[in-house]
Amino acid sequence: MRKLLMAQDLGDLNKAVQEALEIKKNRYAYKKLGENKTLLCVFFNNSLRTRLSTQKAGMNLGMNTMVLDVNQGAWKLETERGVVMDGDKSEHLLEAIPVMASFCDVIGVRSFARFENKEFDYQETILNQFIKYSGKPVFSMESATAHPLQAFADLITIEEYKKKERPKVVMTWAPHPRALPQAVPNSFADFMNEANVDFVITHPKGYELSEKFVRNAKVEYDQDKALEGADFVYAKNWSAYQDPNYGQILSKDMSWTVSTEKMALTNNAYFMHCLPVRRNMIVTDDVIESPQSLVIPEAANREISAETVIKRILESL
Ligand code: AN0
Ligand code: CP
Repeated sequence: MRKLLMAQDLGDLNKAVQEALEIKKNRYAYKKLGENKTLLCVFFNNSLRTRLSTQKAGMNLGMNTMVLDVNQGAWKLETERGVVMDGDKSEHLLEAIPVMASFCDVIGVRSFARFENKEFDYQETILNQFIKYSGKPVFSMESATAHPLQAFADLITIEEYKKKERPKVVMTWAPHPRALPQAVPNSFADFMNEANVDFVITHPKGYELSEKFVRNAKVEYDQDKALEGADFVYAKNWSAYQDPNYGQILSKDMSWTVSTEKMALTNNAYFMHCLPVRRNMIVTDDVIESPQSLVIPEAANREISAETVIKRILESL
């Protein structure tokens, strides 16, 4: 495996989940695999879970792991080609990437959507430059359009907690004060579309996601209707994808907050969220603290999803 961006990069998803569950039983079983190999995690944006779980995954595999916060301590990077660099940016990404690559064997990149130019974001310009100019395997740690390590951890969690062969999984939009990327809901849809689940997406009108990720998923604009009989409720805010509102907030409708009343419509569903979460915007205190909340085991599975992916990359080196 040379790259992770979409579910299809993992091949047979069921196999990938089974492999992850095996790794979870003994996460140090492949300690020799990464010996004298170096993992570099490059962050253009903040992170708690991805930072810790990906480093931990690399260490479980016996790797040396290095983390670079591009915006803290490194030189300010220009990312557009052709720019006369007479501003505050001291270095170009086109030099920085091969230099970073010369010190490592595998690279993880976090580079959120910037919402300045939809094409720049949806072409995964930054991630693709890493792929093109590093010559090393590259995986997304949430890039402009996708967060596959999160969605893979979510799928592992659903597999662990499901009580029926084909559970109903509802991804619901919920309100948030800031404009957030579509990467998490995009990848969750991408993975659920390939999994053995009955998948429904619900959001207010105007929040339609990219066709590339939604594909044939059912979209239901009535949240109450969508939640009926759900076995898993996956909450997430995202900003508008469709033109002319790309990257904008269209609604802060608090009637979409996942509350005890909303959960009462479900089949005693588990509650999921990728974290970080704003309480009493996305989800009420009562729901996130309830026994049905999976947010902590879900976050813990980030170590396992990352380890499975990096293990596969190491096996292909
Ligand atoms: C980010 C997002 O919504 O994409 C990261 C989530 C993993 N969230 C925030 O910026 C709050
Ligand atoms: N879920 C997730 O990716 O969290 P961080 O942004 O803290 O890494």
